[in-house]
Amino acid sequence: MADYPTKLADLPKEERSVSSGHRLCTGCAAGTIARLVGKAVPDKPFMWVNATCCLEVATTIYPFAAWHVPWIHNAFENAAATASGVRSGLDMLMKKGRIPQRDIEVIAIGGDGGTYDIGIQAISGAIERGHDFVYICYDNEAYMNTGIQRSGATMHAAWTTTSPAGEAVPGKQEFKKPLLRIVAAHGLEYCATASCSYPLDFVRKVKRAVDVKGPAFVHVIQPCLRGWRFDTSESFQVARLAVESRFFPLYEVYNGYKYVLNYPNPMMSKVPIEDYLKQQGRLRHLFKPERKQEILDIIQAHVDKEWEKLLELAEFSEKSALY
Ligand SMILES: Cc1ncc(C[n+]2csc(CCOP(=O)(O)OP(=O)(O)O)c2C)c(N)n1
Repeated sequence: MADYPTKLADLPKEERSVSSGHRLCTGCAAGTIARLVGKAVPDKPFMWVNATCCLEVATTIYPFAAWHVPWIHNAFENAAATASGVRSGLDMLMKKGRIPQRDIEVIAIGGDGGTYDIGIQAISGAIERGHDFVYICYDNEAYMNTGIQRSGATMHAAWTTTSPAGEAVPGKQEFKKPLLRIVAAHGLEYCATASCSYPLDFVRKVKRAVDVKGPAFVHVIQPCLRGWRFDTSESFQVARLAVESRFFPLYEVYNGYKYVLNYPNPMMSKVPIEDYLKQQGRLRHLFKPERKQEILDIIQAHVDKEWEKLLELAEFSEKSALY
């Protein structure tokens, strides 16, 4: 742990990803996530591969680009395939002596639509082939830049434009796909969950992922103020509650089987899922015009079941705890 920054003030000042002046929404944490990734890799060149998503469209509005580093845009579905091509191309150019030998990192980033759904085949293939790259999924639980359509990441009961909350069907009926368990099943050396509200933990995990020789994956929750319907000032508070309510616990998986829990501490008293949900307009129908206790109970039971499953798999110790 000592190798990693323990104070925000210790993070490098230099911006190595997006500059200010990008066009992401006020209060959106996707820009913060991109910046933290840049700060996690202060000492070597790196190349971003960006799937089509909010982060891409809002940072490259023609004729401007907000990126400080080499950056490539590709189709919605194939960021991981592009990243594996970039990796192989760089390695071959170095092997042939066409560019100097350097440790260049390749970092792919995509939203939940581009990761859970349309991009999962390319991700699975790139991980299986063992390319040396990092994939970051920033998860705002819907296809946001095209107008809030549900994805495999959207939580149960949430309103989206394609899972409207009406009398007969109260929002999305399916549960969030267990993405990290699916990724971990590939047996890659390192994958982890993170939250924009725990920036030092996120930076540590990105650094760890970058250090791996082979594929690594970081899944970071990013509440979306437009799609989740909360105030611009609340992104980080909501992301914190996602973790504290155990809806999105922070953990790491080594070599596909060694699960390590970071936070919340299992000894902490449980923050009810309701505390997380009631701040979000996309779940307003669970509280108004009248309280839908049975749906709240279903969501809490699902969170509890997933948490118990994680505790069965994961070790937790003072060393693994979030510092
Ligand atoms: C094959 C294909 N289908 C649909 C689209 C339209 N499209 C572009 S971005 C996007 C949504 C991206 O959602 P997500 O990956 O969750 O990122 P977010 O916008 O939420 O950041 C869609 C549907 C596309 N570009 N290509």
